[in-house]
Amino acid sequence: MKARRLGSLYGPLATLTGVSAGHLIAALNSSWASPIVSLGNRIIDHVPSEVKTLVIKLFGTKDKLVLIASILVVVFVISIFVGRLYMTGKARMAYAVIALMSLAAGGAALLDARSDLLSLTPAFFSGAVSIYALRWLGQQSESHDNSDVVLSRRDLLKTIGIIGAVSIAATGAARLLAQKASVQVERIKIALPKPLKFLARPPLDPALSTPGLSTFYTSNEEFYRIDTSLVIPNISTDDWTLEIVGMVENPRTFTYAELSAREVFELDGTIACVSNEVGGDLVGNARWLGVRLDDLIREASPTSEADQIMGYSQDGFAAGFPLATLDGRDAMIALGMNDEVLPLAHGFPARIIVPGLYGYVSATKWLTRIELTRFDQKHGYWISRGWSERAPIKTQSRIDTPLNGGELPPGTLAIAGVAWAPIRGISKVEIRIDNQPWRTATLSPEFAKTTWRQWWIDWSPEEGTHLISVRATDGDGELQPEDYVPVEPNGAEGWHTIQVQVLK
Ligand SMILES: Nc1nc2c(c(=O)[nH]1)N[C@H]1C(S)=C(S)[C@@H](COP(=O)(O)O)O[C@H]1N2
Ligand SMILES: [Mo]
Repeated sequence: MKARRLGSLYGPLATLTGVSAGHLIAALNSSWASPIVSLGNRIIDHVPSEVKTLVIKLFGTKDKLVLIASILVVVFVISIFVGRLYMTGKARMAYAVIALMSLAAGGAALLDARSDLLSLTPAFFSGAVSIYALRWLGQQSESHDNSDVVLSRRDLLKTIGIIGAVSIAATGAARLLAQKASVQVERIKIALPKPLKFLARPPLDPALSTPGLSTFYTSNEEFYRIDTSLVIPNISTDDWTLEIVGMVENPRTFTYAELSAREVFELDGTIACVSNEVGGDLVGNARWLGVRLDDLIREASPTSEADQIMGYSQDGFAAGFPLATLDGRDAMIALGMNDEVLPLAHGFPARIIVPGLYGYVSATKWLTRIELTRFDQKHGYWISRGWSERAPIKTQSRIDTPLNGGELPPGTLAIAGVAWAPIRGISKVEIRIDNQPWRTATLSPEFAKTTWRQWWIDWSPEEGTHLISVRATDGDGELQPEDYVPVEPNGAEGWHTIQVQVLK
């Protein structure tokens, strides 16, 4: 094979080895991140919000996978170039490019809120292993006709190096797996505290008799997931505390045991992402179990200057909302979701849930600190990225069935979906087919103004193409606006409209 060809193979192989080594060594210390993850995190932090919106629109909750894949593709392309340089006698330049990549990853790691100089280790290690692997591969293709059995000093060093790297990597891999497994096991063993009184259960779910309609409760597995974390934080309750600090007279710290020993209550609540498009699925309804947030804040006694409650997560994310939002509504620090201990992906051990506010200004997952502060002093994660500081959930309604673009058999069928406007509630949902007058849909009973309501209507269509629109009226009698408004800066508006084809 030509040297250049070989180089295109060796380069990616060498970087792959280096990247994996960095990934594994990152597991040795919980505040280190894999070089690719560090890069990804900085990209997420700095990506313009139009791009974020576009990526979510295109890839939905697969956005992180797409990001990681894109970084890997870029690294792959660069390493082809590196391999070619190396194999065509420009070894120094090849090393320099690898060093630059490590530097970029190291810089990204250093910019992490929780980092120190040692967090450069994974990037540095990645670079060193890549160079080592490249040299090794290069040597393999040199002519090997001298069957020299004596171990030279160089070979000895090489052997020590390989054994060293492999054992460090193996330890890293073992730790990574053990850490993840132990938090999973720990979570399964936790018994949720019991509320003084359990909320009533809604009777038969209309979704049972209407295929395609969302169930009243969204299961934890199906619940949408949106966050800036490339790797779900694995937090053991042993190392976890919740601090309530800032403009308060009595700063407090709670362990997991102390928090769960408090009185807990249940809340049926729909949460939504501000990036949810008209008709989108970044919304879900769950039965949450948690501790009253207003009690905790009252006990901490905010000073008169405080006007914002900021929740910080273990990974540096922050979301803030007005202190005045705590107007008696059932805001909580949630420990449970749908009768289970909070899943890792949804914020274990604890997160904030505030009925009526979009997630990005309120629903901090992996919560470790609550700070009482002022809007003119501190901003949550998304605020400097162009999103509104105050963001109540807008009234939205969605057609779940039939599907947009669907081809339907003749006969009677149900048009059905969900509508939500926490905490105002939903008072009416109407459907319009083509240019006919609006028809009022049947609504599922209202259990709480904090949840969505399912709705449905029977339809016996004629053959042909039909347009179906939905609109909701909230509990204050306010009709959902018709004109389309994009998700940025504070949530989409508009009537969800679909087109279907009814067959003969
Ligand atoms: N730590 C952390 N918490 C977070 C976020 C995040 O990026 N990091 N994203 C918020 C956003 S934008 C939303 S919409 C909700 C989504 O919660 P879910 O993933 O449990 O559905 O979490 C909020 N809490
Ligand atoms: Mo969100």
